[in-house]
Amino acid sequence: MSKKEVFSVCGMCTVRCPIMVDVEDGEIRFIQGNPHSPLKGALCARGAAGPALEADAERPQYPMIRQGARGEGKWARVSWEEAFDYVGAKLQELMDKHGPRTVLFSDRGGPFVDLHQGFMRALGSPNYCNHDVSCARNVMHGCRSVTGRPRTEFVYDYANAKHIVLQTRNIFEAINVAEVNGVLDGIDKGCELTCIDIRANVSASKADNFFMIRPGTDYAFNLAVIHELLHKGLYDKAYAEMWIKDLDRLRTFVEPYSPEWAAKECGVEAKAISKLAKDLSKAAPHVIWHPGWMVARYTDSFYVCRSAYIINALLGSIGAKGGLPIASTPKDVGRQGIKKLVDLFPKPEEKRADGVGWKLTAHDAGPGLLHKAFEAIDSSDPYDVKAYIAFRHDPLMAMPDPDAIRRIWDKLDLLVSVTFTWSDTAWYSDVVLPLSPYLSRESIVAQKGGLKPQLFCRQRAVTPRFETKADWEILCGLAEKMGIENFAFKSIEDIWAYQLEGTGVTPEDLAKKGFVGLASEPRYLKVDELKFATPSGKLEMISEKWEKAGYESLAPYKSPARPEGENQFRIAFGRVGTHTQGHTVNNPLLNEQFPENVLWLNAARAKALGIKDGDLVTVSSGGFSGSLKAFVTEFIHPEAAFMVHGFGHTLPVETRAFGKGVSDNELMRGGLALESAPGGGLAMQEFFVTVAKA
Ligand SMILES: Nc1nc2c(c(=O)[nH]1)N[C@H]1C(S)=C(S)[C@@H](COP(=O)(O)OP(=O)(O)OC[C@H]3O[C@@H](n4cnc5c(=O)[nH]c(N)nc54)[C@H](O)[C@@H]3O)O[C@H]1N2
Ligand SMILES: Nc1nc2c(c(=O)[nH]1)N[C@H]1C(S)=C(S)[C@@H](COP(=O)(O)OP(=O)(O)OC[C@H]3O[C@@H](n4cnc5c(=O)[nH]c(N)nc54)[C@H](O)[C@@H]3O)O[C@H]1N2
Ligand code: SF4
Ligand SMILES: [Mo]
Repeated sequence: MSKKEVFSVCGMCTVRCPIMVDVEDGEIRFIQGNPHSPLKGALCARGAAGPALEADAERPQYPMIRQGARGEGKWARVSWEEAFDYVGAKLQELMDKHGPRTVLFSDRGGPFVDLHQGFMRALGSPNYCNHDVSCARNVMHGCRSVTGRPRTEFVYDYANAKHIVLQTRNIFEAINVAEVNGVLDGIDKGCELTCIDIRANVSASKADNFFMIRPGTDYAFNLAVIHELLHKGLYDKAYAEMWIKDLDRLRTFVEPYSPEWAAKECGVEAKAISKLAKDLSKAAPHVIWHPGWMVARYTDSFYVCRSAYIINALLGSIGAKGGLPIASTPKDVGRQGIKKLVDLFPKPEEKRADGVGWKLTAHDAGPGLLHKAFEAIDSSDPYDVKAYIAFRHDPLMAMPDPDAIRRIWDKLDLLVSVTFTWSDTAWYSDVVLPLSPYLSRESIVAQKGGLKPQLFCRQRAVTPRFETKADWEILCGLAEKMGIENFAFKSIEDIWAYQLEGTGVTPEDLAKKGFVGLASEPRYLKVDELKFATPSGKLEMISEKWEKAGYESLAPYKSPARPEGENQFRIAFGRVGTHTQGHTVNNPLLNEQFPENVLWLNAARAKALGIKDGDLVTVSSGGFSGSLKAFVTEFIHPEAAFMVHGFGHTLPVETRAFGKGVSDNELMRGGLALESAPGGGLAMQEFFVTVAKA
């Protein structure tokens, strides 16, 4: 009998917690959080369901090439050799005809994307995108517009915080295990928790203060808090003097936005807003006003996020211990970071298809804006985009209006999906390249900044059950077929050797505990040591970069529309602890825990429609209609109808998920064109649905 412990990284969601896998005779016996991890090793229910994914035969098992029409589900099973030949030749043909820029690639972001970006550089295309227009782009750009830095260069120091505000952030259900533990540690030490949401979620049930606000009015709430901080002198004056630019303009701008005004707009008490501002100033700078994570919701979401960073700035918490300290890089702690795969190739000079970097000068060109790249496929403006690789990404479920996306994709000459489960996108593709799930694939080395920066990597715990391959095997295999020698790595060890050169860390070091910490103590900067990357070097209340790009820094508040009539509601969505987006709904264990989504409706409004808890209801918008059960509760704002995202699967190959619940994305016709323009995030909660008893 052979037994081993493999230190690796969970992949059931984007958080990627450190794990330890007990393997016996080549089989997974047990998974737990990595006990060596300073993040306090632990696993959520989804992470624990990893072996069920590995065992599940209802996933793509071998490479497939489409036979019938797109989406018809007729596939030819091919060998990897044939799949690489097919995709490689097709890519080459299209690149010869239209130039390398004709290839678009999108993924789900995260710590391992250097491999994907390297592959795109190897092809010579500038069109790498990630999923973030449907997730955190507004937070990212909100952060950049105030601090000049990406949001990921700030740590949420929950364990040392004295007051945490969760706004559009359901930390106990939309899980990041280390964050959950951090908040619990903070609470143990007396930290106050405030929750601002449209419904009482699990986080609200643990909060000291809960504001159930009218959907889409968060910006009004935040403006009133800023008003209080400035007009009552509750802000950190010394910090402001040192770091905040254009405070006077902010003060004048928020003058009309009093708590009394916001109270009416948001449906909360003015006194409670004032008290919150006072409490925060007492706890400052050990305060985290969470700027949100999934904020692709409203046309003003960029300003909601931006105002959250402004509140943090006024409280002096940006850069502070127990607030949002600046993450250290390996270099900051005197170590050398890993070498990047993208640096194997020159940056393409070609402009991006999505317009970022030339038409849109404020937005980050790194991951671009995927919905704008889709527009380019549709219009051939600025040029033809004819090939698209969706890599570990399911835009048909992750973006609004799947029918519109299909129509756009029909203009592609090649659509490839790389995935470990079936997805609507894979089903509509020309070629499906099956990825090994994370327990049976290894990754490139990743570098994580933080209070203590570290290197980590995924190890292969078990051999793949079917004919699936690791990310690097797929992309390097394709590169080899296309004659791109520089990217045709033959083994993961070769990649690791390249990445780790000069770091003083070996693959053996990484395998020992799954990660290598690069600092022994957390590194906090003193207030006068902070550095911001704005043009002025300060926290900019008026953002030079965004103003130059044609956007207001301080946009006047516009009241969101109210639903009209007795049966209309604003659609709202979010996560549940037991599922990740759309791709775990067919997982045998998780499906058992939470088989279908339900529609949260406010009790008084449901009563008016004759709907009782548990009744089947239809929910309709823009010609789409679906039915699911009603969950009738006092604890949701009357204007909202909420559902957990990721349901309503229609693929016959996913028997457990098939036909259960409703997909929120279907209720967003025309949604590809609705965004929070200065942030680039989609505005997926700007839709009204009608609800009726089925
Ligand atoms: N209407 C609406 N739209 C949304 C959301 C919403 O709440 N409502 N949520 C948005 C959010 S926050 C996000 S981040 C996006 C997510 O959008 P996606 O990233 O597209 O969603 P997933 O279902 O997590 O994963 C996509 C695919 O990646 C494959 N995959 C391959 N390898 C891995 C791996 O190692 N790990 C994981 N997890 N998957 C892998 C899975 O098989 C799956 O088919 O969707 C967004 N879209
Ligand atoms: N279990 C689980 N955990 C996950 C994921 C997962 O799929 N499953 N995905 C990961 C990913 S990719 C992401 S982005 C994060 C997302 O993390 P979060 O953004 O925290 O998660 P959500 O559930 O989308 O939304 C948070 C809350 O916003 C509320 N909300 C909706 N509209 C409004 C509004 O107008 N105002 C206010 N104030 N609140 C509103 C919802 O009711 C919900 O409770 O979770 C991560 N963790
Ligand atoms: S939060 Fe859960 S599913 Fe996501 S990586 Fe961590 S353990 Fe895995
Ligand atoms: Mo996300």
